[in-house]
Amino acid sequence: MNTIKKNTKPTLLSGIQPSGNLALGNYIGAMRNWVSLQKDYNGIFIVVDMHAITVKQEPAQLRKRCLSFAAQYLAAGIDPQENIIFMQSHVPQHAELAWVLNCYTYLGELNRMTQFKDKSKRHNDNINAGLYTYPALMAADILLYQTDLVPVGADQKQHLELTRDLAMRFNNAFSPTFKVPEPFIPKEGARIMSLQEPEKKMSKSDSNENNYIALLDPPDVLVRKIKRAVTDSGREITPDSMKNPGTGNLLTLFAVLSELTPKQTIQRFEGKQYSELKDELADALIAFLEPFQKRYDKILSEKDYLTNILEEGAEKAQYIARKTLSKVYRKIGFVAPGRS
Ligand code: ATP
Ligand code: LTN
Repeated sequence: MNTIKKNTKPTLLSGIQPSGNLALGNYIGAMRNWVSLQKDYNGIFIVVDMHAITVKQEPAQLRKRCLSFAAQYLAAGIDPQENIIFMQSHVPQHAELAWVLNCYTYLGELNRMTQFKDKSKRHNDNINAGLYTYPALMAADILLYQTDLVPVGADQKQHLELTRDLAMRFNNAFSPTFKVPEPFIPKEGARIMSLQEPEKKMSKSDSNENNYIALLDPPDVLVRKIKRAVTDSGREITPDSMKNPGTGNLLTLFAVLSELTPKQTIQRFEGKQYSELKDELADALIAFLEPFQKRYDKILSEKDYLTNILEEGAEKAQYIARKTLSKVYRKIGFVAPGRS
C-alpha cells in the first residue's frame, strides 16, 4: 500500500518589499491573514528584495532589512516547518519568468497602475524602468508557484487583476499553464490610514515616521505616535466616528487588535473621549507588540537558524519554480538545453 499521503492543500503566496520599517498596516492588511490562513494552505512567503530596488536603497541597510523582514515573518507566527520562506533574489526563475511576462504585458496596462503613478510622484528623481514593469515581476512571483490565493491589502488589487489577466492571456495563447490566482483582501483593515495624514494610506517607507507604527517600535514610541495621531475636531466617540478618516482609523485599529466588529467597537467607546480611545489603543498595541518583539529578538540572536530556513526555502521554491518555467519556455518555443 502506498503510505505517502498526497498533499492536496491549495497554495497561498504573498510577499512584502524590504523597504522602510515593517508597519502595522502591513501586518493588518497582509501578514495577519498569512498567519490565520496558513494551516489550510501550502504557504509561500517571500521577502521581495528585487521589488525593493525599484526605489533607491542603501545597500548595507537593505541587507540588514531583508533578514529583519524574514525574522518578522517568523515572529508574526509563520511556521517555518510548514511553509516556504525565502528571498526573491535567491530564486532566479522570478527574473526569468518576469522577462517573458513583460513581453505579454501591454504598455496601456502598465500605464494604468496606480502604484506606479503614486511612486513616480514620490520618487520623481528616479522613475526607472523597473518601477514601471514591477507588476510583471509580481505576476511572475505568483504564477511560478501555481498559486490559488494571494492575501494582500486593498492597494494590491489592481496588480492582482493584471496577474490574472496575464495568466489567462498566456493560457489562451498556448495551453493551460498557469493557475489563475484569487486575491484575498480582508473585510476589516484592508487599508489602514496614515496617523498624521489619515486621507492617505499608512506606508512603511513614509518619510515621516509619525505616520506609521513600526512593528519594532518600542512602547514609549508607540504611545507617543498614538497620542499625536490626528482625529476630527470633536471630543467624544459617536456612531459617526467610524466615518471620520482619523478617528475611524484608530477605531479600526482597536477593533482588529481586539478582534471586535466595528459595531462592538463603537458600542464600547460611544460617549467616551478620544483620549480614552487612544489610551486603550496604545495598551492593546503594547500587549500585541511586546511578545512579537521578544520572539523577533530571539530569532535574530540565533543567526544560523534564520539562514538555514532561508536556504531551505530557496531550494524548495526553486524546485517548484523550475517546473513552471521549463513548461513556459517549451510552450513559447525556446529550445531545451541539450536538444536539437
Ligand atoms: P512602501 O511604503 O515601501 O511602498 P507599503 O507599506 O505600501 O510599502 P508594500 O510592501 O507595498 O507596503 O505592501 C506589503 C503588503 O502590505 C501588501 O499586501 C499591501 O497591500 C499591504 N499594505 C500596505 N500598506 C497597507 C495599509 N496601509 N493597509 C493595509 N494593508 C497594507
Ligand atoms: N507588490 C506587492 C509586493 C509583492 C507581492 C508579490 C505581494 C511582490 N510580489 C506577490 C503578493 C504576491 C506590494 O505590496 N507592493
